[in-house]
Amino acid sequence: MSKVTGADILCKSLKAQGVDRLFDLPGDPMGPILMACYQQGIERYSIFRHEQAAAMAAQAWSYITRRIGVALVASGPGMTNALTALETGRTNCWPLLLIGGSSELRRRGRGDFQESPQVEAAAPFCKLSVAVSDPRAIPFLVQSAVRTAMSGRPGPVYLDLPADVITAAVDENEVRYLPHLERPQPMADSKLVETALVELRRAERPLVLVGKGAAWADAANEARAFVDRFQIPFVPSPMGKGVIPDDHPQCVAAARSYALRHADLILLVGARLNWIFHFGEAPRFAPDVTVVQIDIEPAEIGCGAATTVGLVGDAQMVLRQLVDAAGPKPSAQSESPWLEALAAERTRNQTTVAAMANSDTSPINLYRLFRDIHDVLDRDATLTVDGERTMAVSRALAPAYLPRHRLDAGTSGCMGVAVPYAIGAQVARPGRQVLSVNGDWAFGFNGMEVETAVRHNLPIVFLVANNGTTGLINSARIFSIAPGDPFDVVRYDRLVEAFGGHGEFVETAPQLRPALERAFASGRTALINVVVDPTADRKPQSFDWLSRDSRMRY
Ligand SMILES: Cc1ncc(C[n+]2csc(CCOP(=O)(O)OP(=O)(O)O)c2C)c(N)n1
Repeated sequence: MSKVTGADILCKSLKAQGVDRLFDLPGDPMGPILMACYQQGIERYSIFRHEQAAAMAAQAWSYITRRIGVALVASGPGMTNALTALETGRTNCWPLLLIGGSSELRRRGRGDFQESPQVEAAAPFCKLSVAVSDPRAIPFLVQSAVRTAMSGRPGPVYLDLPADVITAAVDENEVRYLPHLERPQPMADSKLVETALVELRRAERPLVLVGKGAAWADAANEARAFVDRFQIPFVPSPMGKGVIPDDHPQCVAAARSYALRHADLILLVGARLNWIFHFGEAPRFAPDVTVVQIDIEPAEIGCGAATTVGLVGDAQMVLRQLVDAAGPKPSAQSESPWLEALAAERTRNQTTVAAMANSDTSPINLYRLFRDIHDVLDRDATLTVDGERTMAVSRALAPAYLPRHRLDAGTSGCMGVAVPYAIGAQVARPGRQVLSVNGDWAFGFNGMEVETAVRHNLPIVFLVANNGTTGLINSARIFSIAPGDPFDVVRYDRLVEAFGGHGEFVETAPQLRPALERAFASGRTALINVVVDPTADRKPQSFDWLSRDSRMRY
């Protein structure tokens, strides 16, 4: 009888679940798994410089492709280095299968090499955290992990593979591989769909809030059909941007504060009333606002808001239900004073930032930076963004036209994501532009992964918005920087050159656009180091961060 090892069974099980590539930083005891990947034809984006980055690249790939992203890491510190990626997956509701090697079962408790409480460490961040104790259980546990990560509200899962399970050999006929199952797309209760329609028709100032749940559900066509049919304005969340293109006439992102404050009904489509949407509370929202929610997670209904109608289901399906149930009659909203007021506010805000966006002053300000970026990006480019002010300005100034094409820290607020997310994005979208814009401090977290990108010939353009500080509050209070003060400029462009990529150093505003064009034309991994005015900030905001004084503002 022929024998198979735990490593063989793992890779065959991954193949059976449709996995054809993974992201890794291996070490003991993963060697046999790498060999089995090779035999199974599983492509590896290998040897990242930090496990956090490998796992973040895998989760960005997963979110973009809507397939399970897999990261492979070594035992002990290798696995614990990936914990932050489990956290970003948890808070952003992105799937990820993290597979960690671990110490031998037979030596547990005796101080084995890199012995660590890995399953326990992963558990609070994961939908499932489980150790394999017998190779024959691997197919079920892999299928179960994939189903759990991908179904309902997606999220990370952790599979722990002890060294002696990886090498153990069992009879092949004792192993039963399980098929990949499609993600269920549940529909909402049709009676509640009718109730939601009554509320939508009754509202005088309705507003749709589009979240990344709608992007994950691939609800672009349905969301667009919905806002067209109902003529309701919408505001996307930072990563809900692009589900409906930002240049759609009903997009009122540029009048966000006004829209939130004056809406008498909000329809949440795969969006949550967490800090991103100010908990749904006054003064950012009207105190008596009616809330209609579409969410795949039943426990989200009513979370933080007195929800009037909760539609539990897949955003794509439920939006279709609403449009179908509404019938062909055009809505009365098309010429409403609400839309006119929003359009006027949008124009006012756009005029306020236009002066900054068109400024030739050097060092460049962030509004001008994103204006030039917008001018060179294709409509189907993927943008990943990181930093405090850099990310905040990008949310207003960098439009998105397609779902899952704009990735940033999102709900997690985690700095360091934009470099690995760009790697995941370029692997997912070969041949298409990927630009990763990073505050200089944020870049430092995973900046070494530029080498990983060069090594894998990924033509990502990284941009460092280099103001030499960690943010305006810090620059003023800690570094005592005043307008016009010089600061030490770190030459990040030389880093990419040292790795064999294309570097650009930009000191004046007019230099930026040609540098961007050269970087994309190079066809190589590139890094543009842009000196940014350290005192440049967002335009004055109507509300302090989290509507509260005395907080750091990122
Ligand atoms: C992992 C992590 N560590 C620390 C922070 C706290 N933090 C928020 S913004 C920031 C500095 C960002 O500086 P930079 O990237 O230069 O941003 P910008 O110049 O765009 O404001 C830090 C350290 C965080 N959000 N995430």
